[in-house]
Amino acid sequence: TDKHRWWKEAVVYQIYPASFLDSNGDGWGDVPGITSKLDYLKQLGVDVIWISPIYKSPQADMGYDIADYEDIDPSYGTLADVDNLIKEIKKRDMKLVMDLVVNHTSNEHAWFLDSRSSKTSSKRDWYIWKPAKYDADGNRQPPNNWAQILGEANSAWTWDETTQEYYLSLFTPEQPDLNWENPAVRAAVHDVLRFWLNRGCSGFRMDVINLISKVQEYPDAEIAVPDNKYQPGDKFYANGPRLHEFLKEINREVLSKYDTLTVGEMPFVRDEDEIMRVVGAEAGELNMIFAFDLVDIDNVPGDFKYTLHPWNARDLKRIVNRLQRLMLERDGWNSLFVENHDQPRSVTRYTDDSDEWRYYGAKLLCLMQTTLAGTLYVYQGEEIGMRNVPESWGPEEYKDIESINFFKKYQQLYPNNPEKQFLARKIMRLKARDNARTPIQWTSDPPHAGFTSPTSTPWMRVNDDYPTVNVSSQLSDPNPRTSVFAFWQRALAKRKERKDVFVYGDFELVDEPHEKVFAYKRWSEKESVLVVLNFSGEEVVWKGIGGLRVAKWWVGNYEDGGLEGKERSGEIRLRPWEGIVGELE
Ligand code: TEU
Repeated sequence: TDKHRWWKEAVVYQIYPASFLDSNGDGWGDVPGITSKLDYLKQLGVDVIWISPIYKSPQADMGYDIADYEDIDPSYGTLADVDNLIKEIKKRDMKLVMDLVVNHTSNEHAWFLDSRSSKTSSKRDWYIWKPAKYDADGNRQPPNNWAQILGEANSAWTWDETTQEYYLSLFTPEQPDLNWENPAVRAAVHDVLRFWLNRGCSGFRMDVINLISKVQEYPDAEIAVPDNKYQPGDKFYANGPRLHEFLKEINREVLSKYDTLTVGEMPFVRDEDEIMRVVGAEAGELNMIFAFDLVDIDNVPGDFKYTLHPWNARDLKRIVNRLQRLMLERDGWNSLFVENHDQPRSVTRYTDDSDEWRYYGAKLLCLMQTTLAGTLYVYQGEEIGMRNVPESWGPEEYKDIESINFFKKYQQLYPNNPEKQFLARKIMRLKARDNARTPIQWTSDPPHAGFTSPTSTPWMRVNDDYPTVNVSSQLSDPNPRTSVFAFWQRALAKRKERKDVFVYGDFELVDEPHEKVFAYKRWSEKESVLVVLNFSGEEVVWKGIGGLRVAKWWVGNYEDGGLEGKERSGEIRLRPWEGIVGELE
């Protein structure tokens, strides 16, 4: 128990504020809307609330482009609203985690306006400026061939007319990268952390924090995607040379003086030693990271994200196993998540979101997440099994800059090609970040499901399935087959009650080679548990239980239970998407 920490046991709920709840009828969610739903979150079993960025922002990338770190965007409310939110959160014995986006700012941040004003500005080297290159024909070219992350058809460098130089903007031109080599930048970031900690927030989710140190030579990336002009440059900016120094400095200067939860978003990196250098118990860097393995499962490796790649339960097992073992054997800490505002909905992606199966799929994913080691993150709407947008939606319903850039690229690359246009739409419907960003469906009331007033226009269209998928019908649903919310509620309670085994316990795969069944053992000094999850839409007669003896089956995602005798004769008959958890003798 010397390893027990509140941030390991906490259930974190992520709020995407624009889409959570609109309290003032402008079609955009806001801080008072969040405050009004704290009791709902408490009822679910949430301990910590992480809110995606609500700072002042022109919203080029939905607030991940910050124009003032110490003020709230008027569309979300005021600083006073946030103070009130913090007060109400604390009253309910919960905590708030802010989203810290400090790899880049908005191009409208005062720092950048100053930096771009002239080559001799005192803030010039707060950002990354480079002169142009010229090709053999004398045409101006960016300093290297890196692709923009949210629009890979474009360069990661943006030309500035006034001062005739390029600046680095890895995500979009509206998000210039800060120059972390400059100690003044780092000191300014430390001040931002102190500002929010002193206001009562209890930690940070740190946006793409592993991109803050770039290889200073800014070399060209090798050609990985031949038909694209620009190339993925992550090798030169993900976990760069000074990352650990910068993270340790944040810890020494700020975090060590507070009791915080810190989770660093860490795309691109798979190397186990690199992960441990950040999250190892003695590392003095961050509590945990968001690793991308599971949410990249259907991307073509080495290619851009908007690709389709087949996968099966064995890939899922390999990924989960690797992270579970790594954390437990090497004394690090892990975060558990299958959704966030950048990912499609998990029922659609990992299971079957048809009317017939979606309940089982949502509950299966709940069983998996609530029985693994790590800090658990639930994304808004996941607790009621929200799904991807309908297939019938045209490209105009997609609001995300990444989706817009992707669709544009396909139109330019393949004009008048209906097949390719169809493929583009299919990829968007499966992969677009918009899938997670539709407004929360609070009720079955037309036309906007209680997200905003009926006479307002929501900033993004509400998913057509709101008459059947919504919070209010879930809250009053007595049917164990269809009540995803109640299932989550019980599972979270059970996880806390038995935290020794579920949060802190050891982990081992059972029947590793099986192609459909994901089974594992969790154990503590006091008890051991068997989890068996059928990650397929078919019935499976599972014989992998071997010599294990189940004393009592606790829970399953089928309404009839049907658990008694499940293991009799060393064979377990699992129905499609069935998951069961039992106590071992
Ligand atoms: O995302 C970083 C990131 O690398 C990916 O998750 C990204 O959203 C996409 O999948 C790349 O194809 C973070 C934020 O979560 C995201 O919303 C922001 O757009 C991005 O950083 C820039 O701040």
